[in-house]
Amino acid sequence: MTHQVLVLNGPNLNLLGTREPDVYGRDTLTDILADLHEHAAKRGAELRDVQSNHEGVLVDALHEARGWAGGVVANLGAFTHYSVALRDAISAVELPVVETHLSNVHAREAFRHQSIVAAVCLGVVAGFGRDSYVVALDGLIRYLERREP
Ligand code: CA2
Repeated sequence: MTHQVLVLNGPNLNLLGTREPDVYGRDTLTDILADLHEHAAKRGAELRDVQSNHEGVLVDALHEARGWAGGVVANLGAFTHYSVALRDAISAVELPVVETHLSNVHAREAFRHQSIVAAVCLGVVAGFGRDSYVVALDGLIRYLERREP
């Protein structure tokens, strides 16, 4: 069975590869997503990806995913730490969502240690750079496969 997965990326992640390479690496989001699409195909999954700097666009993408996706890999960027709207959207759509971060948020500033969405997510992956997306996707696929009748 082909698993349909939404890959959500939040604010400023469109700037990856241009600044702060020591924290976020040198790859652009386009590079990371191209590899992730390739990896997904090998695992029998299909991805649709959405990047937005706007909270409401991310909320809408989650709502729409109800109609077609089995799960979501989500790097919500800074919204992770304070967006009640995104937390409510994750709860409302009842899809398994994996909170994903390039950096180890727990080794950074105190305000990044708090996630408002983690409690309504299936799991959390952080600190593996671009590989965080691969680990998150594999974990999600394994979960979806176990859940199949
Ligand atoms: O580690 C992650 O993936 C984060 O979700 C990235 C967010 C940050 O607010 C979270 O605490 C952790 C920030 C993404 C900003 O991306 C930039 C990319 C290039 C240059 C500057 C920022």
